[in-house]
Amino acid sequence: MGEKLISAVAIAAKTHPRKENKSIQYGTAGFRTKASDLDHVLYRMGLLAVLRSKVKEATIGVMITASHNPEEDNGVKLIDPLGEMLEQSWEAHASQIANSSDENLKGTLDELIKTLNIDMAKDAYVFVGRDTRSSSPALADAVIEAVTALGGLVQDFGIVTTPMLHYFVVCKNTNGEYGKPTPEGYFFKLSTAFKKLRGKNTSNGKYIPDISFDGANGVGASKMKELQACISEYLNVKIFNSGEGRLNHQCGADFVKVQQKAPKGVPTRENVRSVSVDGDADRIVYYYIDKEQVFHLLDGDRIATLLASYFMELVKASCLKLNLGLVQTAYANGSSTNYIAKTLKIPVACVPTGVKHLHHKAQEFDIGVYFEANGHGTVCVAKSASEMIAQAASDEKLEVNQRESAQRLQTLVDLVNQTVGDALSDMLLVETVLHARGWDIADWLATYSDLPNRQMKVTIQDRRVIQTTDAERQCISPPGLQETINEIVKMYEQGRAFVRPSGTEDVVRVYAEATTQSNADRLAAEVARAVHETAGGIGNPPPVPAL
Ligand code: G16
Repeated sequence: MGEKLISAVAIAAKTHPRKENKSIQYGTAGFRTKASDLDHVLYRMGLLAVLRSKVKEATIGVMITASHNPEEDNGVKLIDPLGEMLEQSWEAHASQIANSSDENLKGTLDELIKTLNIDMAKDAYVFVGRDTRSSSPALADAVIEAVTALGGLVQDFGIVTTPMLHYFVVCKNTNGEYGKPTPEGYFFKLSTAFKKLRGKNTSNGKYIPDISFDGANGVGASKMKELQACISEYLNVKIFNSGEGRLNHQCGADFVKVQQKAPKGVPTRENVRSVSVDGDADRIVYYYIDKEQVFHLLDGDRIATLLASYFMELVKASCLKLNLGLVQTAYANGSSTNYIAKTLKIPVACVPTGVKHLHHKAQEFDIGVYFEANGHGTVCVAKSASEMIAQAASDEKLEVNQRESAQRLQTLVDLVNQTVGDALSDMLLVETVLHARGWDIADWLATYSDLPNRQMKVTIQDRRVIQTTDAERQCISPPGLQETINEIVKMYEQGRAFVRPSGTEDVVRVYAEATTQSNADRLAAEVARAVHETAGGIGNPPPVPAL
């Protein structure tokens, strides 16, 4: 085995050398930077995946994607055996291996193997998937070469969405209990549950089974086509931005959420539900244009409240004693948090950005709904809760209504990709709830009113100087910045703002909300300017709109 390690490290230096001394860190969702800087990182992540597989004695996933970032970026997300993001303690190992010089790589790996007491004689299995970026095939080859060099077995799924790869990993590691680890198995599971929940009626009340789908010119479009083939009699999905333009360019979930406007490439159809997914189809947002041509966004907060309230309704109707909770981040609109706590009366928690944080918090509930405002989220159902639901669904002693609600809940759980946020599964869940309630999209929007908000990016010399606490709501470095933000926020009615370094782009993100859009815009700009001034901004300070 020692020989395999020696030759794998020799290949690293010869074929996948670390060209420059640029340091790279495991961020919000893995490594992410210019694709041209990633070859050695991806090869080394192939090696790391083999080590992780040996430790966990399970299949590990490696997804090559930079998700919402521009086409020229790329990245890698590592998937743990139960579909979670890579365990946090291993993020440090990943960074250490990625940043090791070619000469020190063998020593770094030896040290890790020794410290973690890894039995190198164990088998290793790695699933690999990639998005549609032109840089992705070569990076996937680098991963495959590394896994093979260390004696691991690879299954290459080619172009898939990130949540599909998470699903395959879980199916494999639970011996098919969660479904079949194939694209067909994935589409079969989602479409079967969806059709069962919808029954024969495709329309209901104000609900019309018609939707426009923005695929962000990425993998979401082609996978939606495959899903559409299974459900076409139940839902009419018109697909746009399916690869004819640049990935994520003026389209996709991130563009729509941040710019608060409809994407290019999707014809306006008044009052028709539209969705945008991101570059690897793990996020989704809804929106529509009303008769007055006004754009309305229904983001992750809206999806969370819709799903949580429906799960709650079914839990109550089936008389099950299950605790349900909702997890958000600081980006959640203040109105959504109020609505969840005061109207829905559901416990709500706030954690730092990154699905890895939300997922773990959601697992503390029997049914944990988690969503970032950017549309990234899912529902986690504890094993014990699933068993209780299954038991109630087949309990002849229960009243018919109770039993039928439990049956519906059971099928709804089947429609969820519990492993991670999944744009396709989330879309079918939303469609199911709207259909069940006979709602059009305006009914959904009417549940509460969002506070106007604005997001901005500030480029500074080193974004690591910004440090935060309290689920990123308070800034503790550089000194004085939080006090300045507090002073600015005080000037705005219901004002709220925070800043944090992005973990996927080289920028500092600014979020602000207030009672009017012009106030939210101005608050964001004032805070962005404070960041620029105190934290080493590059270029001109952001302009602050006049009062
Ligand atoms: C990733 C993470 C998300 C996070 C987003 C932005 O999404 O999975 O949890 O919200 O990055 O993170 P940041 O603000 O740190 O740049 P994706 O869809 O790009 O993989």
